[in-house]
Amino acid sequence: MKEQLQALEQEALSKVEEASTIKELQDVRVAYLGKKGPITEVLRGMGKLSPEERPIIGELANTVRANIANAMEEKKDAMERAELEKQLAEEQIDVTLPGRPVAVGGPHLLTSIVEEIEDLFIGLGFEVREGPEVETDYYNFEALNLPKGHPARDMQDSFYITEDLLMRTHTSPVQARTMNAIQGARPVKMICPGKVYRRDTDDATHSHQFTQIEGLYVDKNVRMSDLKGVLDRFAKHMFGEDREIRLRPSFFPFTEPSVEMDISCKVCNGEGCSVCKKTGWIEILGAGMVHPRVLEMAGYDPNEYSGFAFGMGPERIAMLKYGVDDIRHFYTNDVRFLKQYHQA
Ligand code: 2NL
Repeated sequence: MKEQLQALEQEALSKVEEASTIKELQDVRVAYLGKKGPITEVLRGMGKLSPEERPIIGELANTVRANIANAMEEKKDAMERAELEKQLAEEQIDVTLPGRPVAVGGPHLLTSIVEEIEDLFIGLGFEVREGPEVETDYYNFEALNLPKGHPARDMQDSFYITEDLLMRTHTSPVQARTMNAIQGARPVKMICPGKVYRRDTDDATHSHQFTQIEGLYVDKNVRMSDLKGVLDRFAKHMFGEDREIRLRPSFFPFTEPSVEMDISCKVCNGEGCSVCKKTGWIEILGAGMVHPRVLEMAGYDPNEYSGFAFGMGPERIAMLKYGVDDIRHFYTNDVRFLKQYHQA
């Protein structure tokens, strides 16, 4: 029986040695150490042994079993180590290889234009203020001298939410709210950029949603010449120091007098071409002196305070500055269009 066990041990150890996969090693374990294996078989026959022999064979059987189990454990460790070594060798990373470039985004052309305009006006002492896009009828119309039934309310067909709430049609309500909060206690010098909404059918020059930047300066002794100086600075900053401006009379319900500002055409230098429709001038924005009623409704005494205001469309500014021919390019966001305007 002793020889039988020793032979089994040798046999099992050489099988362990031969095994080349974890699976084969498991098969050897089942075959030799399993319940139906030969060692269990030998131990079952121990009943026939003499009481003197029994502990000796028992101990030997346990030793054989332990030796086989140890050999298996060692073999398994060795296999796992080899596998790891192989993996480490195969998956070596060359840290000196050049990196794969990451696609980097940039600001949208409209964002850049709005920020450029903001920076200029901040430099001139204006604050930048934002307000809600869903407005009350009062701040969007009433406070701007557009009472109910005013024809200009029909002119700007609006998106109404309730009878009293609508998507703002201009950013002026932000200014009306600001003045209203101050109630004539101090001057206001602000610009307000933001999205505005009008019920328009989209085409190359119209969009139902677009951006606006309005400016407002209310103080004692603010004059038309102050407006002209600020607008001249703006025009030259955006379109070049060689540009001229001109103001033409116009009408807005919230300003009196009202003007429209043109800049001299850069394409033909005022000679007349297709861009300026042969006039030599291009319309850029609307402006005027704040209507006394608008000042009064916001709590400013129009005998003591005066102000100027202006409003412009950054899409139009960008289209003129960069020759963009369709306002929809700003909203369809084709990266081939957008990429052309990344400075960095
Ligand atoms: C345009 C014309 C304009 C204003 C906006 C304004 C705001 C207040 C008081 C008075 Cl709170 N006026 N804003 C004034 C004149 C013109 O916009 O053509 N925008 C694209």
